[in-house]
Amino acid sequence: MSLDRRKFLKYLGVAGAAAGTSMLVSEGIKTKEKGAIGPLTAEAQTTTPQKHDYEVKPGELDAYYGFWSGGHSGEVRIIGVPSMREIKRIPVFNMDVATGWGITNESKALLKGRFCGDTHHVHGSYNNGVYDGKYLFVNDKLNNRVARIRTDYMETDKIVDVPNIQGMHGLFTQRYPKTEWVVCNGEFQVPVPNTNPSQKPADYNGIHTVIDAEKMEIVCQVLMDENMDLAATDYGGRYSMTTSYNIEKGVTVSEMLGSDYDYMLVFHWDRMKKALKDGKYKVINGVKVLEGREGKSDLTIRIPVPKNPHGINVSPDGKYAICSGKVSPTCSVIEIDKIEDVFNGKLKPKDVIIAQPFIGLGPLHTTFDGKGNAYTSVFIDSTNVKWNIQKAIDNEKLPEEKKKNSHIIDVLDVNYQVGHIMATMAETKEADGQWLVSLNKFSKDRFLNVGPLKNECEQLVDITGEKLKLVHDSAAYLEPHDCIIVRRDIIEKHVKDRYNMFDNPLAVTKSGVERKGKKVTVRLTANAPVFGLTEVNLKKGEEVTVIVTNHDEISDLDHGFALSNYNINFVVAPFQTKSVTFIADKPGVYWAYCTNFCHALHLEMRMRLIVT
Ligand code: CUK
Ligand code: CUA
Ligand code: CA
Repeated sequence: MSLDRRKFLKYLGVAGAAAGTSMLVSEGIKTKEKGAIGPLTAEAQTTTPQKHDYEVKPGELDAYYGFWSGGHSGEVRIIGVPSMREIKRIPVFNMDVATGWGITNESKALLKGRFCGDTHHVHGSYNNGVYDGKYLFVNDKLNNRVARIRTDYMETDKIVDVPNIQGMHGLFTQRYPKTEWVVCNGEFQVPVPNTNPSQKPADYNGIHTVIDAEKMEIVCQVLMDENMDLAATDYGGRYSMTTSYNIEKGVTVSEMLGSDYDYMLVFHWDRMKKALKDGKYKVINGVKVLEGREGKSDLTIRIPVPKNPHGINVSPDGKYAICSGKVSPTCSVIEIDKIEDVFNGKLKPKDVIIAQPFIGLGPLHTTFDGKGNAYTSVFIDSTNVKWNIQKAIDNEKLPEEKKKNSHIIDVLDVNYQVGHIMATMAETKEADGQWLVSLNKFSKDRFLNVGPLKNECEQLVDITGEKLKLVHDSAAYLEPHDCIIVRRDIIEKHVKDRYNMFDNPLAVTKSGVERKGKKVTVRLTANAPVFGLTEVNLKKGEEVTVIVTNHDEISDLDHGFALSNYNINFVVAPFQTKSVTFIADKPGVYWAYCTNFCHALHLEMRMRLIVT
C-alpha cells in the first residue's frame, strides 16, 4: 500500500488534480474479492490536451498509444507518441525470455513449437469507424497466422493458423458497424491445396481470408488467381479491398512486372455471406473456400491500376480508397460509393478511379489528417508528400499541361527508404491531424554507427501546420513495418494493473506438492520476498509441472521464476498465474529464484529443487 500511496502523491504533484483523481481511482481502490480493478472513471477518460510539444517531460504521459508491428522480430511494440519512447514489447509470435513467452505452458500452447514470426500490420477493433480499444490484431507473414492481443492485459490471447495461403501480408479489421471480421491476404500464390506440388505457376492461387474476430476462427476464404498485398476495409461494412501486384502469376521479378497494369480487388461482403448461406463453397483443409476468380464469381471486382501497386488506405470520411502506385509515380483515388455500380454492371471498373495525381518516385502508403489532406510515403525519393485530395480530383478535369501538381502542398525529406507512414487516429473517422510517424527502412547517417547491421529510423513529424515539420528521430529495433496511433483515452480505460486471479483455473491459493505416478505438480505462491515453499524433493525422470501465482496486488510488483540450468525463466505480474512442465532429468541441487527485482530481499527470494 505504501508504494501505491507514494505513486499517487507523485502523480498528483506533477500532473495536477485531474490526473491525480484518476490515479486515486486506479491505485487506491481495490476490489479485494475480484483482485482486479475496474475501468477508470469517466474523468480519467478525457483526452490529454494537445500541447504541441513533442517533449513529454518527466512525470507526464504521452497523448497517444502507438502500436507498432515489429517485423521479423515477431512482436508488437507500444510506443508513446509524441515522445517516441518504447514503453513495452508484447511478445506475439516470438520467444521472449524476459517474460517467459515461449517457455511457459500457456505460451507454448499458443505458439505450438514455432518461436518466430514476421508481424506486418497491426490494426485495432472498431465500433462505428473508431477504435473501441479492446483488441489488436496482427499477421504473421512467416508462418501464416493471425494473433489477437487483448488490451486489458496487453498480451496475446489467441492465435489462429490460416491454411491454403503463403506470405500472409495485408490485414485489416472491419470498421462498421463493429469488428466482427478480420481480413488477411495471401501474397504468394501457391497450389490450393498445397499437397501435390505443381511446377506450373498457372496452377497457383491467391486467397483472401476472413476471420471471426471474437471466436478467432476462419469464417471463409475466397479463391483468386491474383496475389494480394495490402488490405483495407471501407467505413460502411460493405467491402474489403486489396492491391494485387502479380496478376501475371509470375514467379520472377520480371514476370511480375510483365503486365502494364495490375488490380485493386474488391470483395463484396453481403454476397460472400449469401454464398456461404447458400452452401456455394468447397471445403479445403477444413475451411470453406468461396469462388472469387474472374469470370466465375460475382463476389469480386477488379479495378485496373498502374502496374505493381502497393498500399491501400481509406480516407477518414470513408469516401476514397487511395491506392499507391509503387512502380508508378502516382496514387489512384477510387470513389468508394461508385463501387456498388461496378458490381451491378452499371459502371466499368475503371470508372471508379476519379483521380490519378502525381506523387513522386515510389509511392507506398498513404495516411490522413482528417482535414482533406493525404500524406504519402515515397520510397525512392525518401519523402513524405502532403497533398490535397479534393484538389487532385479537381485537377483531374484539367488538361495535362494545366495540372501543374497544384495538389501537392509540401514535400518533406525523410531519412532513406520510407515504408509505412501513419498519422494520429488516421485509420478512423476521428483522424485528428496532430502527428505523423515516418517509418524509414534505413537509419544510416542518423545515429552512432553500430556496425553493418543497423537499426531503423523512425521520424516524428508535426502535421498541425501547412508545412510538415520534422521534430524527432528515434532508432527502432529491427524491423518495424507499420503502426497505428490511438488516442490515449480509448485504450487507457481498458488497461488493468493486475490480473483477475480466478479467471485462471490454475491459480494457486495454497502452495504444495502433489504426486500422481511419475507426474509431480508443484504449486507456488509468490509473495515478496518468498515463494510458498522452500524446497521440493524430486526423483530423476519425474515430469514436473510448476505453477506460480503472484499474490502481490501492488501495481507493477512482478516476480520471476527461473530454474538454474533447466532453461526455465518467466515472469508473473500481479495476480497472474503461469505454469511450466519439464522433466527433472539432472540429479543435484538446483536453485529456483526470482528474476524480477521485487523487494529489498529479492536476492533471498529463492528455493531449492533437489533431484535425487
Ligand atoms: S508492407 Cu509489409 S513488406 Cu506493410 Cu509496405 Cu513493406
Ligand atoms: Cu520476487 Cu524478486
Ligand atoms: Ca504486375
